[in-house]
Amino acid sequence: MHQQPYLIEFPRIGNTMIGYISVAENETLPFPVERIYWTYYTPESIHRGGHAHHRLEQILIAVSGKIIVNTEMPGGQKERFILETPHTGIFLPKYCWHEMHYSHNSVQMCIANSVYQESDYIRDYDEFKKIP
Ligand code: T46
Repeated sequence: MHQQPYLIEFPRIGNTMIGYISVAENETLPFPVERIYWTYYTPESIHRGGHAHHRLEQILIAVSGKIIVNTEMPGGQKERFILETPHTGIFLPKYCWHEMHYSHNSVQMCIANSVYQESDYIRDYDEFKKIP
């Protein structure tokens, strides 16, 4: 049985007068953090992702702008998530096929449970569809 993707709400400390702080700590995340990376200046005509991972689990956050995340799990369950507040993230489990579309002003922060390893990627959709 595969874990499913889901939205995570981070604490929002502050108010409209002084602004907000959101925070993520290992104690409250679904995995210990090994890597953080971020993507930005992605043209609206581009879809990124289009892959799944054997072992990598991640949380994606739109710290600015809007990101549409389309997911598919082995077995065919498809979902669409919209990230448009800096205190909301999406947890992507392993074997979750994901494709992202970004607004022009979006900055995507990714919190990951592992360092970058190209061998962990499943970039061939036909190969993904063979996963039981
Ligand atoms: C993912 C989504 C959400 C590195 O060298 N180190 C890194 O840590 C990363 C993330 C990427 N790269 C290199 C590998 C490629 O040559 O950067 C290039 C672009 O990577 P990719 O085509 O995988 O980019 P995205 O935006 O489609 O995917 C990225 C992550 O790679 C991926 O794990 O789940 O963001």
